[in-house]
Amino acid sequence: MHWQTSRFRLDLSRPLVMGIVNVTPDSFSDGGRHADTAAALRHGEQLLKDGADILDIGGESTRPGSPRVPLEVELARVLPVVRAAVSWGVPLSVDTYKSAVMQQVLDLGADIINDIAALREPGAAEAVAAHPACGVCLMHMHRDPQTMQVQPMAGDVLPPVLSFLELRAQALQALGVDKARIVLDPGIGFGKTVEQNFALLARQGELLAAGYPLLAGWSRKSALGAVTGLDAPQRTIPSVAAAVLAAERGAHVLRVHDVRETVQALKILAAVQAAAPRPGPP
Ligand code: 7PM
Repeated sequence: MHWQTSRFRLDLSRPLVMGIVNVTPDSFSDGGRHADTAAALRHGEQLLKDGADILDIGGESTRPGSPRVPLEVELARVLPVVRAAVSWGVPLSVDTYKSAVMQQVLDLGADIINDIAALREPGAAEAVAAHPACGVCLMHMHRDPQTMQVQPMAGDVLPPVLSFLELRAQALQALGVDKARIVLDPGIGFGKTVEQNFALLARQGELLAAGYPLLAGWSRKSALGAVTGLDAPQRTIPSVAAAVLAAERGAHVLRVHDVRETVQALKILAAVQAAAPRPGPP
């Protein structure tokens, strides 16, 4: 299996690690300050040294209940980082739901659009479809970042998540986007209860049966805090455990903060898989 992106056709025969690069402003700045750009670029370089396969650049926090970031602010944060990082020759993803951001980062040469809203904002699907080859990650989110945890999903989480993602993927293909460009993501933590999040991992095979590559974003999520009692900065080990379990259950891309630790742990999974007897000719 492969993931077609703007400049790279990514081999998904082993799980890829997508390192998170948040372009967040220092204290009172609105972002776009040279220092914020430089800090994000330094962080991205470190993640590549740590073994990241893809960098995911984001300029808006989607923390439950967080205010929306105006378009100009998000552009000021993200564009300078993308402009510099495209020259590194590594797959670059941009975490945004705004069509104007998508358009501009694709013009700069970004490889992947990672959208927590699955291209539901006006013009977003068209912006992706207008590009000849960019990759796209479609994520399931219940309601929106402001309201998703106020009233989480009810009942069996699998059918609504699966049908939503399949519908979004079909809508995109109807606009002319090749299936090979599309990756799906159940959206861990986005409007689900703790139990529903873990059901999405336990039953990940049912998501994979849709026939698309899967991205799993467990890194530092609150479901891990609910089980361990740890605050977000202390959730590295639970995050690595969840990433390895997701990979073992067939996830193709792992979106993580702690790249070095995740890459180390995935080497053990690879060793186990290499040692497993393969079904062969009788
Ligand atoms: C605050 C709370 C800040 C939560 C950021 C977040 C995902 C994503 C995010 C995911 C994909 C985070 C989230 N999560 N994109 N963007 N999948 N595809 O924990 O799970 O990074 S933002």
